[in-house]
Amino acid sequence: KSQLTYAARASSHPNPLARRLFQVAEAKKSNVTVSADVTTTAELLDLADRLGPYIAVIKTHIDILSDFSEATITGLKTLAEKHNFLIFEDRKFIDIGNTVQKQYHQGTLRISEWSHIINCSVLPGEGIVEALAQTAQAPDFPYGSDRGLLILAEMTSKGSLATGAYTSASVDYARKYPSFVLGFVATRALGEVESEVAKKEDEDFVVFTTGVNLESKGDKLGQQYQTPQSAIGRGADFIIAGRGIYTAADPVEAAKKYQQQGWEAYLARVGGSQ
Ligand code: UP6
Repeated sequence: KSQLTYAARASSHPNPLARRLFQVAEAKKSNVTVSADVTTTAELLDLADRLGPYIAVIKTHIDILSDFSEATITGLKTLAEKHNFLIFEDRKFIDIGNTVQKQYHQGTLRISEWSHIINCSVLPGEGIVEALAQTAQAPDFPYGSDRGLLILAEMTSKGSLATGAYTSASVDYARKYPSFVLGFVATRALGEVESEVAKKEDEDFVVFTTGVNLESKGDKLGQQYQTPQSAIGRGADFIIAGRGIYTAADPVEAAKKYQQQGWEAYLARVGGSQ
């Protein structure tokens, strides 16, 4: 796990989107990603506007909206600018290269147009990372270096099979495509995981950790939670909280609480040096 400050990582990271991510965290003193798993555009945009000041990233599941339209895209983009947060569509691409290219850059949801960060599973093998990188790094791709990929290296659900060789392969592919892969969705830093690809000295993958909740240990469908302190102690750079925030009696107060606790845990990890 990184002992460096977000400011230090923002100034030294080779990937422009990773730099921007760390700059946002530093500027807003927030490492919170809210998982805005609501099912209408009005609710999504309302949450994004109210929680915007306290978060670094909004994570969407755009395919759970019952009324996705141009207004969803315009609204999200406008609020991302207004509040200086990035957008992460949690689509979890998992198919052959030819299919994920179309799911990402074409189709109804037009994910490439509005989502800075996407993620994929490496179950299909290295080709999925290669395919998404190829699309996002094509000379005629309009969003250039403003797009990046997280590899879903572990999962928080009970009995997850995203372990062992799967997690190792996630690290291998991240190291092979460092100009597009920002890092991982994982429950811990993965720098020490066994990998076939040698670790570069200045490697600095970003870790997003889902399953963060202050009130609950899990749900009835196998979700398993940890606290912001625990996640950040294990190496999370960004904590992702969904129901812990958006189903709270007061989501704004909840977001502030996760922001404060996430930031204190980060300061403790980097030695309280700022
Ligand atoms: N998510 C997980 N675990 C994973 C990967 N992704 O929970 O291993 C996603 C879920 C949901 C969010 O799809 O959007 O993170 C967690 O929401 P919650 O905080 O309400 O449980």
